[in-house]
Amino acid sequence: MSDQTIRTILELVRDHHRFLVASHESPDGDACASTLALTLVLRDLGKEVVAFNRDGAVAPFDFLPGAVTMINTLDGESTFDVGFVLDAGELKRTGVDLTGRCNKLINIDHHPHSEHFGDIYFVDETACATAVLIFRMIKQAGWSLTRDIAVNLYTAILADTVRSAIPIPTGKPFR
Ligand SMILES: [Mn+2]
Repeated sequence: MSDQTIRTILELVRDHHRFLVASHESPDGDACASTLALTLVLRDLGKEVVAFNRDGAVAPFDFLPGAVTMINTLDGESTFDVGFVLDAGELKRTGVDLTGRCNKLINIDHHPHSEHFGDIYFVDETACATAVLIFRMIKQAGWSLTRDIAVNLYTAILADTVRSAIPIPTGKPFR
């Protein structure tokens, strides 16, 4: 099922240009670094990408590759072809109203009972971090995994497995 969901997401990426990548406010390592990983992936593909978090890339995650490009306010008129909301559990946890900003909204998450928002729902409760789902997309698409992307994915997985609010001992990060 998730292979097909990923295929649908990859088609949306292929066919569109302007993207938003967002996560929940007060971001933890998975929220922040997954946002940056996907942002860098899309930029490497030549896309125009806004990385957004209402609280920005806060310490200790401000060292992460791409962190300096993350913004914490959205221009009132900014709209996007596709918006990714990562690791959020609920849409309102982004801390902003995304209604009408994104033609397509994609929910990528691993929280149990993640809210059913968005046009595409890519949620796997067995994943130990949202970053694992980003990695699956990269792998299935055959996109290149640069050092900067890998640093973000690794940080995200470490953050959610070492100091996890969602203990899922059977999750296999790089399956
Ligand atoms: Mn997470």
